[in-house]
Amino acid sequence: MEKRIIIHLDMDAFFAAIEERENPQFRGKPIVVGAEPKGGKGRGVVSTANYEARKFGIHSALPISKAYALCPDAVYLPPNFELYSKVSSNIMKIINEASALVEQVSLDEVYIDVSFLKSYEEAKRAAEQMRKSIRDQEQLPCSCGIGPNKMIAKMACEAAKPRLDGGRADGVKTVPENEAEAFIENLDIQKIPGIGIKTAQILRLSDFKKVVDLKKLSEHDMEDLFGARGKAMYGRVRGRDEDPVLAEHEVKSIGKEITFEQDTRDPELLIRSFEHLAKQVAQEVREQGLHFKTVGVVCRFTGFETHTKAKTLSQPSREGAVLRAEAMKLFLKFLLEKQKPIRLIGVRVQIAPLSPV
Ligand code: TTP
Ligand code: MG
Repeated sequence: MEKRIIIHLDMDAFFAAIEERENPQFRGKPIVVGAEPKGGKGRGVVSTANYEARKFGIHSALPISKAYALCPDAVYLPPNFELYSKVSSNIMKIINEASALVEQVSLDEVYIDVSFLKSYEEAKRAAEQMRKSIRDQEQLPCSCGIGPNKMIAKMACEAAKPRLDGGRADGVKTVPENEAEAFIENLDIQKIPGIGIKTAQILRLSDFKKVVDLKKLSEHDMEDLFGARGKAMYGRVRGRDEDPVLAEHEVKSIGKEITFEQDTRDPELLIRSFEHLAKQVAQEVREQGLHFKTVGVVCRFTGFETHTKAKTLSQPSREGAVLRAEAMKLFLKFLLEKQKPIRLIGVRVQIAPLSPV
């Protein structure tokens, strides 16, 4: 496998940070988002707590009654999922501009494959840039871990998180390949993906507590323990992980459309508008430093009858002339095939994965 560089980005105290942003009067106070505490009698659990509340020992999944016992004076708020998912999609838009290979794991957590940046220094710059954009545009903090694979990047991100003892957190932590094995040795075995709570309990009974303890096991032992996953687990406890960053199924695309004031067959107007659209799309592709692999055209005729045509290129391109020529061929086919007046035309390209920034 070629050398990879992966960034793991995770928002800090996500739900609570959004509430703090929306309610400045609570800033600096302990905030707990979750079930209603009902004076300590509430059922249900904590969704998350801000770092002020964490100092009292409050954390995600803690029964809300326990949270109340630990800190009755905290600000208790019910979750507003609609708002959180809107904020999440704003953040994902920012991140998707950094790389075309982004795997969203939850509302507030992603893996980003930035292997094309070639160096850890450049990856760090990209991570800082994303943190800045998220801070500027959404007024929210996040942390990033950078490593040679997803597992190390995630562990590095945890090390980059704000510290409860008030110590300065860097926000971005890089663990390069040659430091990965040593970096994880002292972590709890449950930090290894594939070791869940049950497996960890059993392993602890045999005195396997830290990752380094698992290195006593041979590859054969690992296969006995984990079956088909044994070989992968043998690598993981040594800092190696081949799990790929799986981009979302939804392919990223860039497109523009135009709706005419009146349905038309005026060739001059149609061609001029079409050229304009192709130019706009090409410009956006260029500005984002992307490559496209498929060019598509949409045509809506009188009566809302809508058709699309697309062409996949033999290799990705970033040339405006290629975009224009391919799109125009498709558009001319529409004009020849159907004689009806046209209501809307559009040009759309699909971005090739791993487009450099
Ligand atoms: P996390 O990223 O695990 O936690 P966090 O963002 O609150 O804090 P940090 O990453 O700085 O440690 O989860 C993201 C959000 O998901 C969290 O804000 C609330 C929600 N969540 C729950 O509702 N229940 C849970 O048990 C967990 C872990 C998270
Ligand atoms: Mg988080």
